[in-house]
Amino acid sequence: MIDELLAGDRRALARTITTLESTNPKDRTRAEEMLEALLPHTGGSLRVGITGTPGVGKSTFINALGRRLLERDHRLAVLTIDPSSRSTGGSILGDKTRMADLASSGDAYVRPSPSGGITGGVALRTHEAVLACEAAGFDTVLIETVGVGQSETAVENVSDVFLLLVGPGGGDDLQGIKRGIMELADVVAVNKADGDQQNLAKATAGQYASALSLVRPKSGRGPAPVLTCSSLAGDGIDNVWETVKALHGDMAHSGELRSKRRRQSIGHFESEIQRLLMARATQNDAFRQLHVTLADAVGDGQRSAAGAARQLLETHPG
Ligand SMILES: Nc1nc2c(ncn2[C@@H]2O[C@H](COP(=O)(O)OP(=O)(O)OP(=O)(O)O)[C@@H](O)[C@H]2O)c(=O)[nH]1
Ligand SMILES: [Mg+2]
Repeated sequence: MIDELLAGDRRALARTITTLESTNPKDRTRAEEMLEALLPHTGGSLRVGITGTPGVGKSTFINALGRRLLERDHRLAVLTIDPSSRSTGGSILGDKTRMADLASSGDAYVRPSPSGGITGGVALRTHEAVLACEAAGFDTVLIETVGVGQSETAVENVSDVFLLLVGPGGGDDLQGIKRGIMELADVVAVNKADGDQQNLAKATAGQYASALSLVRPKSGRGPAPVLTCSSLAGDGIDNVWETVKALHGDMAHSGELRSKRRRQSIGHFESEIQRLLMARATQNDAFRQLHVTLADAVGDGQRSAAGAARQLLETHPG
Protein backbone atom coordinates (compact mmCIF):
# COMPACT_ATOMS: atom_id res chain seq x y z
CA MET A 1 0.00 0.00 0.00
CA ILE A 2 2.91 2.35 0.80
CA ASP A 3 4.39 1.75 -2.66
CA GLU A 4 1.06 2.47 -4.32
CA LEU A 5 0.68 5.62 -2.26
CA LEU A 6 4.19 6.81 -3.13
CA ALA A 7 3.34 6.23 -6.80
CA GLY A 8 0.46 8.66 -6.34
CA ASP A 9 -2.43 6.20 -6.24
CA ARG A 10 -5.46 8.00 -4.81
CA ARG A 11 -7.17 4.85 -3.57
CA ALA A 12 -4.06 3.89 -1.61
CA LEU A 13 -3.95 7.42 -0.23
CA ALA A 14 -7.59 7.22 0.86
CA ARG A 15 -7.06 3.86 2.53
CA THR A 16 -3.95 5.15 4.26
CA ILE A 17 -5.75 8.19 5.67
CA THR A 18 -8.57 5.95 6.88
CA THR A 19 -6.01 3.93 8.80
CA LEU A 20 -4.40 7.09 10.18
CA GLU A 21 -7.77 8.34 11.41
CA SER A 22 -8.76 5.04 12.99
CA THR A 23 -8.91 4.83 16.76
CA ASN A 24 -8.67 1.03 16.73
CA PRO A 25 -5.43 0.10 18.58
CA LYS A 26 -4.37 -2.36 15.85
CA ASP A 27 -4.79 0.30 13.19
CA ARG A 28 -2.83 2.74 15.34
CA THR A 29 0.18 0.45 15.34
CA ARG A 30 -0.02 0.12 11.56
CA ALA A 31 -0.58 3.85 11.19
CA GLU A 32 2.56 4.59 13.14
CA GLU A 33 4.60 2.21 10.99
CA MET A 34 3.17 3.73 7.83
CA LEU A 35 3.96 7.26 8.98
CA GLU A 36 7.56 6.39 9.71
CA ALA A 37 7.86 4.97 6.19
CA LEU A 38 6.23 8.00 4.61
CA LEU A 39 8.10 10.64 6.57
CA PRO A 40 11.15 10.88 4.25
CA HIS A 41 8.76 11.73 1.39
CA THR A 42 6.90 14.52 3.17
CA GLY A 43 7.26 18.26 3.59
CA GLY A 44 7.10 19.22 -0.07
CA SER A 45 3.75 20.95 -0.27
CA LEU A 46 2.34 24.40 0.25
CA ARG A 47 -0.10 23.91 3.12
CA VAL A 48 -2.82 26.52 3.30
CA GLY A 49 -5.48 26.65 5.99
CA ILE A 50 -8.71 28.36 4.95
CA THR A 51 -11.19 29.48 7.53
CA GLY A 52 -14.16 31.83 7.80
CA THR A 53 -17.69 31.89 9.13
CA PRO A 54 -20.17 29.34 7.73
CA GLY A 55 -21.42 30.29 4.27
CA VAL A 56 -18.69 32.83 3.56
CA GLY A 57 -17.70 30.80 0.51
CA LYS A 58 -14.75 28.66 1.58
CA SER A 59 -15.72 25.65 -0.51
CA THR A 60 -16.60 27.80 -3.53
CA PHE A 61 -13.27 29.57 -3.20
CA ILE A 62 -11.40 26.26 -3.00
CA ASN A 63 -13.20 24.99 -6.08
CA ALA A 64 -12.36 28.14 -8.07
CA LEU A 65 -8.76 28.18 -6.91
CA GLY A 66 -8.42 24.44 -7.38
CA ARG A 67 -9.56 24.59 -11.01
CA ARG A 68 -6.85 27.15 -11.70
CA LEU A 69 -4.20 25.13 -9.95
CA LEU A 70 -5.12 22.00 -11.90
CA GLU A 71 -4.90 23.95 -15.16
CA ARG A 72 -1.35 24.77 -14.17
CA ASP A 73 -0.56 21.10 -13.62
CA HIS A 74 -0.49 21.22 -9.87
CA ARG A 75 -1.60 18.24 -7.84
CA LEU A 76 -4.09 19.41 -5.27
CA ALA A 77 -5.40 17.83 -2.10
CA VAL A 78 -8.29 19.31 -0.13
CA LEU A 79 -8.88 18.24 3.46
CA THR A 80 -11.46 19.46 5.93
CA ILE A 81 -11.22 19.88 9.67
CA ASP A 82 -14.40 19.46 11.64
CA PRO A 83 -13.84 19.48 15.39
CA SER A 84 -17.56 19.75 16.07
CA SER A 85 -18.27 16.27 14.67
CA ARG A 86 -21.51 17.66 13.31
CA SER A 87 -24.27 15.12 13.05
CA THR A 88 -25.92 16.26 9.82
CA GLY A 89 -24.11 15.38 6.63
CA GLY A 90 -25.48 18.43 4.86
CA SER A 91 -22.31 20.41 4.53
CA ILE A 92 -20.26 17.50 3.31
CA LEU A 93 -22.85 16.75 0.67
CA GLY A 94 -22.81 20.41 -0.28
CA ASP A 95 -19.05 20.33 -0.49
CA LYS A 96 -19.15 17.39 -2.85
CA THR A 97 -21.27 19.37 -5.27
CA ARG A 98 -19.49 22.68 -4.73
CA MET A 99 -16.18 21.00 -5.29
CA ALA A 100 -17.51 18.81 -8.09
CA ASP A 101 -14.94 20.11 -10.55
CA LEU A 102 -12.16 19.07 -8.25
CA ALA A 103 -13.65 15.80 -7.12
CA SER A 104 -13.93 14.61 -10.72
CA SER A 105 -10.35 15.49 -11.62
CA GLY A 106 -7.68 12.81 -11.52
CA ASP A 107 -5.16 15.33 -10.22
CA ALA A 108 -7.16 16.40 -7.20
CA TYR A 109 -7.96 14.56 -4.03
CA VAL A 110 -10.87 15.77 -1.91
CA ARG A 111 -11.35 14.34 1.54
CA PRO A 112 -14.18 15.37 3.87
CA SER A 113 -13.37 15.18 7.54
CA PRO A 114 -14.05 11.98 9.41
CA SER A 115 -17.62 11.90 10.69
CA GLY A 116 -17.46 11.95 14.43
CA GLY A 117 -15.01 9.17 15.24
CA ILE A 118 -12.16 11.25 16.56
CA THR A 119 -12.33 12.88 19.95
CA GLY A 120 -9.53 15.34 20.47
CA GLY A 121 -6.40 15.33 18.36
CA VAL A 122 -8.22 16.69 15.32
CA ALA A 123 -5.22 18.69 14.22
CA LEU A 124 -2.95 15.74 14.85
CA ARG A 125 -4.81 13.44 12.44
CA THR A 126 -5.19 16.20 9.89
CA HIS A 127 -1.46 16.78 10.14
CA GLU A 128 -0.90 13.10 9.41
CA ALA A 129 -3.29 13.27 6.47
CA VAL A 130 -1.29 16.23 5.10
CA LEU A 131 1.89 14.17 5.36
CA ALA A 132 0.24 11.28 3.50
CA CYS A 133 -0.88 13.63 0.72
CA GLU A 134 2.64 14.98 0.38
CA ALA A 135 4.09 11.48 0.18
CA ALA A 136 1.58 10.77 -2.59
CA GLY A 137 3.00 13.69 -4.56
CA PHE A 138 0.44 16.41 -3.93
CA ASP A 139 2.20 19.78 -4.04
CA THR A 140 -0.66 21.90 -2.72
CA VAL A 141 -2.79 21.02 0.29
CA LEU A 142 -5.77 23.18 1.17
CA ILE A 143 -7.35 22.62 4.57
CA GLU A 144 -10.88 23.95 4.99
CA THR A 145 -12.25 24.27 8.49
CA VAL A 146 -15.85 23.49 9.23
CA GLY A 147 -17.43 24.97 12.30
CA VAL A 148 -16.15 27.70 14.51
CA GLY A 149 -14.22 27.84 17.74
CA GLN A 150 -11.33 25.50 18.18
CA SER A 151 -11.06 24.87 14.44
CA GLU A 152 -9.00 28.02 13.94
CA THR A 153 -6.28 26.88 16.30
CA ALA A 154 -6.50 23.42 14.81
CA VAL A 155 -5.90 24.76 11.30
CA GLU A 156 -3.08 27.00 12.52
CA ASN A 157 -1.37 23.88 13.84
CA VAL A 158 -1.33 22.13 10.47
CA SER A 159 -0.89 24.87 7.86
CA ASP A 160 1.96 27.07 6.67
CA VAL A 161 -0.25 29.98 5.69
CA PHE A 162 -3.57 30.88 7.27
CA LEU A 163 -6.12 32.48 4.94
CA LEU A 164 -9.18 34.11 6.50
CA LEU A 165 -12.20 34.60 4.25
CA VAL A 166 -14.78 37.18 5.27
CA GLY A 167 -17.95 38.50 3.68
CA PRO A 168 -18.81 41.99 2.45
CA GLY A 169 -20.50 44.28 4.93
CA GLY A 170 -18.01 43.15 7.49
CA GLY A 171 -18.87 45.66 10.18
CA ASP A 172 -20.89 43.09 12.09
CA ASP A 173 -18.71 40.24 10.99
CA LEU A 174 -15.68 42.07 12.26
CA GLN A 175 -17.07 41.93 15.76
CA GLY A 176 -18.20 38.35 15.30
CA ILE A 177 -14.72 37.29 14.33
CA LYS A 178 -12.69 36.98 17.46
CA ARG A 179 -9.54 38.95 17.86
CA GLY A 180 -7.59 35.73 18.18
CA ILE A 181 -8.47 34.77 14.63
CA MET A 182 -7.41 38.13 13.31
CA GLU A 183 -4.06 37.58 15.00
CA LEU A 184 -3.67 34.22 13.31
CA ALA A 185 -4.58 35.39 9.81
CA ASP A 186 -1.68 35.70 7.36
CA VAL A 187 -3.89 36.88 4.51
CA VAL A 188 -7.48 38.16 4.62
CA ALA A 189 -9.76 38.03 1.57
CA VAL A 190 -13.18 39.65 1.37
CA ASN A 191 -15.14 37.16 -0.75
CA LYS A 192 -18.35 37.79 -2.73
CA ALA A 193 -16.92 41.00 -4.19
CA ASP A 194 -19.28 40.81 -7.15
CA GLY A 195 -22.53 42.32 -8.45
CA ASP A 196 -23.90 45.07 -6.27
CA GLN A 197 -21.77 43.93 -3.36
CA GLN A 198 -18.54 45.01 -5.04
CA ASN A 199 -18.29 48.44 -3.44
CA LEU A 200 -19.35 47.12 -0.08
CA ALA A 201 -16.62 44.51 -0.32
CA LYS A 202 -14.03 47.20 -1.03
CA ALA A 203 -15.19 49.22 1.96
CA THR A 204 -15.09 46.09 4.11
CA ALA A 205 -11.53 45.43 3.00
CA GLY A 206 -10.67 48.93 4.17
CA GLN A 207 -12.24 48.28 7.56
CA TYR A 208 -10.32 45.06 7.98
CA ALA A 209 -7.08 46.69 6.92
CA SER A 210 -7.41 49.33 9.59
CA ALA A 211 -8.49 46.79 12.21
CA LEU A 212 -5.50 44.62 11.31
CA SER A 213 -3.10 47.52 11.58
CA LEU A 214 -3.89 47.48 15.31
CA VAL A 215 -3.22 43.76 15.65
CA ARG A 216 0.22 42.57 16.60
CA PRO A 217 1.68 41.11 13.39
CA LYS A 218 3.00 37.56 13.35
CA SER A 219 6.74 37.02 13.29
CA GLY A 220 7.69 40.63 12.85
CA ARG A 221 5.98 40.90 9.46
CA GLY A 222 3.80 43.82 8.45
CA PRO A 223 0.02 43.56 9.00
CA ALA A 224 -1.75 40.82 7.04
CA PRO A 225 -2.69 41.98 3.52
CA VAL A 226 -6.43 42.38 2.86
CA LEU A 227 -7.69 41.60 -0.65
CA THR A 228 -11.06 41.20 -2.33
CA CYS A 229 -12.20 38.36 -4.56
CA SER A 230 -15.24 36.69 -6.04
CA SER A 231 -15.18 32.93 -5.93
CA LEU A 232 -18.25 32.77 -8.17
CA ALA A 233 -17.00 35.17 -10.86
CA GLY A 234 -13.36 34.18 -10.42
CA ASP A 235 -12.11 37.75 -9.95
CA GLY A 236 -9.19 38.27 -7.61
CA ILE A 237 -8.59 34.57 -6.99
CA ASP A 238 -5.22 34.68 -8.74
CA ASN A 239 -4.22 37.71 -6.72
CA VAL A 240 -5.09 36.00 -3.43
CA TRP A 241 -3.10 32.98 -4.50
CA GLU A 242 -0.06 34.99 -5.62
CA THR A 243 -0.09 36.73 -2.25
CA VAL A 244 -0.24 33.42 -0.39
CA LYS A 245 2.58 32.00 -2.52
CA ALA A 246 4.78 35.06 -2.09
CA LEU A 247 4.33 34.89 1.66
CA HIS A 248 5.18 31.21 1.65
CA GLY A 249 8.30 31.96 -0.39
CA ASP A 250 9.35 34.62 2.11
CA MET A 251 8.76 32.24 4.99
CA ALA A 252 10.85 29.54 3.34
CA HIS A 253 13.62 32.04 2.63
CA SER A 254 13.75 33.49 6.14
CA GLY A 255 13.65 30.12 7.91
CA GLU A 256 10.25 30.91 9.43
CA LEU A 257 8.65 28.01 7.56
CA ARG A 258 11.10 25.50 8.95
CA SER A 259 10.73 26.74 12.53
CA LYS A 260 6.94 26.88 12.24
CA ARG A 261 6.70 23.28 11.01
CA ARG A 262 9.14 22.21 13.70
CA ARG A 263 6.99 23.86 16.35
CA GLN A 264 3.86 22.23 14.92
CA SER A 265 5.41 18.75 14.90
CA ILE A 266 6.57 19.07 18.49
CA GLY A 267 3.10 20.31 19.43
CA HIS A 268 1.53 17.21 17.85
CA PHE A 269 4.06 15.08 19.72
CA GLU A 270 3.02 16.68 23.01
CA SER A 271 -0.69 16.18 22.34
CA GLU A 272 -0.08 12.58 21.36
CA ILE A 273 1.72 12.01 24.66
CA GLN A 274 -1.22 13.47 26.55
CA ARG A 275 -3.66 11.38 24.57
CA LEU A 276 -1.69 8.17 25.14
CA LEU A 277 -1.19 8.84 28.85
CA MET A 278 -4.90 9.42 29.25
CA ALA A 279 -5.77 6.33 27.20
CA ARG A 280 -3.41 4.20 29.24
CA ALA A 281 -4.72 5.54 32.54
CA THR A 282 -8.36 4.96 31.65
CA GLN A 283 -7.60 1.29 30.95
CA ASN A 284 -7.25 0.94 34.70
CA ASP A 285 -10.67 0.35 36.34
CA ALA A 286 -9.68 1.90 39.66
CA PHE A 287 -8.44 5.01 37.83
CA ARG A 288 -11.70 5.30 35.92
CA GLN A 289 -13.79 4.95 39.07
CA LEU A 290 -11.79 7.47 41.03
CA HIS A 291 -11.89 9.78 38.00
CA VAL A 292 -15.70 9.69 37.99
CA THR A 293 -15.93 10.17 41.76
CA LEU A 294 -13.56 13.12 41.74
CA ALA A 295 -15.26 14.69 38.71
CA ASP A 296 -18.49 14.62 40.71
CA ALA A 297 -16.82 16.24 43.69
CA VAL A 298 -15.30 18.92 41.46
CA GLY A 299 -18.66 19.50 39.80
CA ASP A 300 -20.34 19.85 43.20
CA GLY A 301 -17.75 22.37 44.29
CA GLN A 302 -16.43 20.10 47.04
CA ARG A 303 -13.01 19.70 45.52
CA SER A 304 -10.80 21.99 43.50
CA ALA A 305 -9.96 20.87 39.96
CA ALA A 306 -6.24 21.09 40.64
CA GLY A 307 -6.35 19.21 43.95
CA ALA A 308 -8.56 16.46 42.54
CA ALA A 309 -6.37 16.00 39.47
CA ARG A 310 -3.29 15.71 41.67
CA GLN A 311 -4.98 13.15 43.91
CA LEU A 312 -6.04 11.10 40.87
CA LEU A 313 -2.52 10.97 39.48
CA GLU A 314 -0.83 10.40 42.81
CA THR A 315 -3.17 7.50 43.56
CA HIS A 316 -2.50 6.00 40.12
CA PRO A 317 0.91 7.16 38.94
CA GLY A 318 0.50 5.02 35.81
N1 LIG B 1 -22.24 36.17 -4.83
C1 LIG B 1 -21.36 35.28 -4.40
N2 LIG B 1 -21.78 34.18 -3.75
C2 LIG B 1 -20.85 33.29 -3.34
C3 LIG B 1 -19.47 33.49 -3.57
N3 LIG B 1 -18.81 32.45 -3.02
C4 LIG B 1 -19.73 31.63 -2.47
N4 LIG B 1 -20.96 32.12 -2.67
C5 LIG B 1 -22.24 31.52 -2.24
O1 LIG B 1 -22.28 31.43 -0.82
C6 LIG B 1 -22.91 30.23 -0.41
C7 LIG B 1 -22.02 29.47 0.55
O2 LIG B 1 -20.87 29.05 -0.13
P1 LIG B 1 -19.92 27.89 0.42
O3 LIG B 1 -18.75 27.82 -0.51
O4 LIG B 1 -20.65 26.65 0.67
O5 LIG B 1 -19.48 28.48 1.83
P2 LIG B 1 -18.63 27.76 2.97
O6 LIG B 1 -17.88 28.84 3.65
O7 LIG B 1 -17.85 26.64 2.41
O8 LIG B 1 -19.75 27.21 3.91
P3 LIG B 1 -19.64 26.10 5.08
O9 LIG B 1 -18.77 24.97 4.55
O10 LIG B 1 -21.03 25.66 5.33
O11 LIG B 1 -19.02 26.77 6.25
C8 LIG B 1 -23.24 29.46 -1.67
O12 LIG B 1 -24.57 29.67 -2.00
C9 LIG B 1 -22.32 30.07 -2.71
O13 LIG B 1 -22.84 30.01 -4.01
C10 LIG B 1 -19.06 34.66 -4.27
O14 LIG B 1 -17.88 34.92 -4.54
N5 LIG B 1 -20.06 35.51 -4.67
MG1 LIG C 1 -17.72 24.57 2.97
